[in-house]
Amino acid sequence: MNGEHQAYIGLGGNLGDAAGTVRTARQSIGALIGIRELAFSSLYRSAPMGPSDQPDYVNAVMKVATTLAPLELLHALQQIEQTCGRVRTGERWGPRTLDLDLLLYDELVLDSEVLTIPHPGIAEREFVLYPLAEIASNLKIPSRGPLRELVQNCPLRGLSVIAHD
Ligand code: ROI
Repeated sequence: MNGEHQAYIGLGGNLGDAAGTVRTARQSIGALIGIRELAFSSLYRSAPMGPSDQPDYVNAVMKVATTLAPLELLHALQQIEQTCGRVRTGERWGPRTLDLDLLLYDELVLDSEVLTIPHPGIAEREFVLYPLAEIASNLKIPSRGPLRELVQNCPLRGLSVIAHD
């Protein structure tokens, strides 16, 4: 794949200074060769999806222009997860310092062993849909439909804006 592409990245974490970690991750992503930030949502506080005996999450969504192919972008994000001190308990859907999810890549629909695009949870996750709608209100999600309709069908579950970065 060549030329420039548009991708959306979901950022989240709930251990330590999660807002600080998300902000550091934003800087690290923007500093990668072949990636340029186009937009960044507010920071949101969200109730944990999965086991409820864990702290609330901080979530945000970032729009980037990139010359990286999807797998190159995925690997770059995984490296940032590591350098931002990702700690996880191993528990399924347990707490984590930093999660970077490749949500969308152009209009691509991909289902491989290592990468599924659009991100499988995208249509049910208020902490993805609402930040995404903030920076891309007219988006159509490949194989899911208009973002606007997904948002309308997705309860807020207490999602709230904590900072306008
Ligand atoms: N819950 C919320 N609210 N935000 C997340 O980013 C998040 N990430 C996860 C799971 C454990 C599914 N729950 C989450 O990976």
